[in-house]
Amino acid sequence: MRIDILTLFPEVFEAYFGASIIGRAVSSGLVRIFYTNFREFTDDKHRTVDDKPFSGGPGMVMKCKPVFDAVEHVCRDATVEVTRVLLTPQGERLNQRMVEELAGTEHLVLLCGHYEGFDERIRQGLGAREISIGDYVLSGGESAAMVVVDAIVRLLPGSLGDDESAANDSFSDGLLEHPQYTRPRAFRGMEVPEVLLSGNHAEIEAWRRSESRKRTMQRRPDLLDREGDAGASTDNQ
Ligand code: 6GU
Repeated sequence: MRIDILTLFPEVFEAYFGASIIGRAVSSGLVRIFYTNFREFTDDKHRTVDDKPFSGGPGMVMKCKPVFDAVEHVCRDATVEVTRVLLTPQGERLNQRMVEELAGTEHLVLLCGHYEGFDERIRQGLGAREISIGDYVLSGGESAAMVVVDAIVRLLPGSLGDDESAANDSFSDGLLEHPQYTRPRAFRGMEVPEVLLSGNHAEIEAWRRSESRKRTMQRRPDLLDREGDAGASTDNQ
């Protein structure tokens, strides 16, 4: 898979994408990540990427030209379909089902916005999917791009090691994950549930499913309500 990140701050991705699961996926060639700075596609002395909104108002708006040119630049040799994603708080809210869809694409272009947002003609002309990572406002799309890339890369076949699995993740079956324990058996008076020490795999599995449902009911009843939607499913209850 190829991912292009279009940003004014390419340097912020280095540490996060160099470590752990994403770092390993990059070194092993499972995913190639390229960074392009919108500023490379300006031609004035000050390398201007933003401007005042027409008819006034606060803040600055990302200009069309550097954005269109940057997208065309990273798409120029594409031989596969390119999926364009605009990261914006006005987008469709990200969920695991969307992550699975994006993980199935071959070439993803992520555009990180800054300032008050993108000139509307960028939305109109680019044919990009607009994605938000939640109902709050970030100062830029970079941290959202990290979230999107992280969630995608861990789903790529071969990305997780043998002892890691995406199949049991929270949300993969529409439910939150069950509680987990590791040694010691007792810590500050808190004990590991007896069933997990029993070695009875059927009972352990039943306990996990039941805890998973209980936790989802308590914390995220909305996931249970939205059967068939947003990756939530109650099939296995
Ligand atoms: Cl994708 N961008 C910004 N700036 N804020 C956000 C967001 C994205 N998603 C949630 N808040």
